[in-house]
Amino acid sequence: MEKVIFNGEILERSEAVVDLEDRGYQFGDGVYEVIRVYDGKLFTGEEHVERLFASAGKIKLEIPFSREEVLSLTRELIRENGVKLGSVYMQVTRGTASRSHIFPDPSRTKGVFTAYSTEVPRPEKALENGVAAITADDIRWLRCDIKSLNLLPNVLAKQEAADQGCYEAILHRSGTVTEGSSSNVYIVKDEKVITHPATNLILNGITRQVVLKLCAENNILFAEEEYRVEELLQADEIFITSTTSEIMPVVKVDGIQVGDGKPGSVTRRLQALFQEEMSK
Ligand code: PSZ
Repeated sequence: MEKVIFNGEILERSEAVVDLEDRGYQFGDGVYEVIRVYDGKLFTGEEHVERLFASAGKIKLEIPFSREEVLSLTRELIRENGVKLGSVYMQVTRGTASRSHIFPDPSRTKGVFTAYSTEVPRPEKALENGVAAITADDIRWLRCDIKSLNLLPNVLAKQEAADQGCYEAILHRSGTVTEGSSSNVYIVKDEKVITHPATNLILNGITRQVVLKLCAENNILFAEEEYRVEELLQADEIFITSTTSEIMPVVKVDGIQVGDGKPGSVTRRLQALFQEEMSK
């Protein structure tokens, strides 16, 4: 039977009930995380939980558990569900209260923390061959650094990509590439990795932070700088990163081949370094 976390407890999934007036359901008033599980262990679990608390802080949402409680409950969840290769989805909403935009009284309404685990294979074929992407207008709000439940623009962009047979939508604000609908985006030009700086306009991906650390430790040139769609289309290599997609080569954008149309050498090197990192 599948277990889930509902507030401080591990329950059967069928026993966990969320109220119709949960603010996450009504307003998207909450934050979330997805954490990878490799070999039955959380990968960068502390970093994800830290970001969950940071996102919550930015929307003035108090999580009714400590970081340590969240981590230990999550470890218990994957142990009980026997997850070896998968992920954990967790979210916290501002709780249940009669519908009003204004925050509920925190002395009467507590945040609702839920989590579940799933088996998720590594996208091996795509990692080997690369994927296609489209470009799309970034129509999101100005606090993309918050991992908020409000994902409508991301959902619409991803669907547009899927409708065109593509894996991801690469977003830009007036021609400046920000990130993907659910990933960070990098170009490689003359052996140098370039990605948008971690401002309010992107989510500072945990995978992004691992990639930049791997660059620094292995003498791979990198810069956190803005770049334009024209530079994206002229890049030697493009890759995207996320918890599930890892380091994913992009070999086609808007129908145009990237470089020689195969995953590039810098991307390959980073993939190999990442694989070492995840098996540590
Ligand atoms: O399962 C999936 O498809 C996942 S799991 C995490 C993501 C997708 N994406 C996270 C994400 C994001 O939603 C946006 C807008 N930007 C960047 C990222 C990458 O963040 P990390 O590396 O922390 O997963």
